[in-house]
Amino acid sequence: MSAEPQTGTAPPEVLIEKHGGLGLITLNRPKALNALNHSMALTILDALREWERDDSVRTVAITGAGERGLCAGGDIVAIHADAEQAVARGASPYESADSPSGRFWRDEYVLNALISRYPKPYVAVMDGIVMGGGVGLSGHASHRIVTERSMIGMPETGIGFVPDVGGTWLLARSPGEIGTHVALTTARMTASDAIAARFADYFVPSEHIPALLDTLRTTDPDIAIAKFAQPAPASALQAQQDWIDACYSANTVEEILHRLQGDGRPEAAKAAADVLAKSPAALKVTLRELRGARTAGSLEEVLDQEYRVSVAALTTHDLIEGIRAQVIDKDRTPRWSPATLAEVTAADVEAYLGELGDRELGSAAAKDKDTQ
Ligand code: QUE
Repeated sequence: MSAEPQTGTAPPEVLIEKHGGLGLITLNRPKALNALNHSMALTILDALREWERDDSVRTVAITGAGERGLCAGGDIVAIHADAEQAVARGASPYESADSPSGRFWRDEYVLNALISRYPKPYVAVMDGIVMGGGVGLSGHASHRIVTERSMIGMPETGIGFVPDVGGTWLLARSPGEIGTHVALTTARMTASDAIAARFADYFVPSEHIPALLDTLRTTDPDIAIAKFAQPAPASALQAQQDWIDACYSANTVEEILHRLQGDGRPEAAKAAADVLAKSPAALKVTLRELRGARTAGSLEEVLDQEYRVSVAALTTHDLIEGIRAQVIDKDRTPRWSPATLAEVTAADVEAYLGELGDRELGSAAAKDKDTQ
């Protein structure tokens, strides 16, 4: 099952350790901000499946090596290479589902679903930066810890992509329109914001994280967390919910922008400028996905839909251009195509949504069979 065997003396990219009753997963690519690749996802899947059956493991926790955070997202440079190949070849979404990125996402989303249904407590330490794929490893956990260093977000529309890893499920379940704001602007959430947005549960000052992990070796997680948790400070995001709900409840991205620009508050004007910098096509697909995720019956159903959109995005100009501008060249001036919201047609949006035949993710169908 392993995608790439570890070679030479390179340190393992994920550390898997048992300490007493705690199964500890440490993402260990600190120079890449612990960005998740395929072999890391497979290593975590294997450990979780083993610990499901191991009675000596009572609690699982996930944390990140280094000072900067849990996880910046996915292995975006590999995704860029696959998208370039797909566009050069004129590949269809169906063909792209069998690319390395398509196969990575398949296992990553299976992992996201397993985390959400894990039969043991799964404690996510969301210290520092937690974006994109990092939210998939933490946001579906039973116990989600944030610290004063937390910076949490779904940055995908800024690279011509669409929130994935169950992100649209979480965003659609944030109060009011807060999730729509976070997705369309890629706003970063503090610990308090993340708790208000229902992306996290407990505030623990970062200085207590090592002691918390030690305590989890021997102690029920609810009791261990209660020893170190403090009330979170007030959330600036929650304080803005009035205008956020009024503006983002519109049915189209154009109307949302119109309301943000007409609101008069500087925060709304800033949000409008943030939205205008994102991929127009990605914005329209994202809004559609968020509305659909609200009425979905399960995380698995949403993951199936996100998988269709993700592999379709691999065949687009905007994903290549967005990763180039934000992550590779870092000029931060992507040239989107279509360049404006008005130029994104209904057909452009539909092109992201097609079913994938025998390459569907199929996690909702598998879950229904499971529970019959
Ligand atoms: C949007 C993303 C990602 C991003 C920037 C975005 C993403 C990701 C990284 C990343 C990871 C490791 C690094 C790094 C950037 O950036 O998914 O510099 O070392 O992994 O705007 O989705």
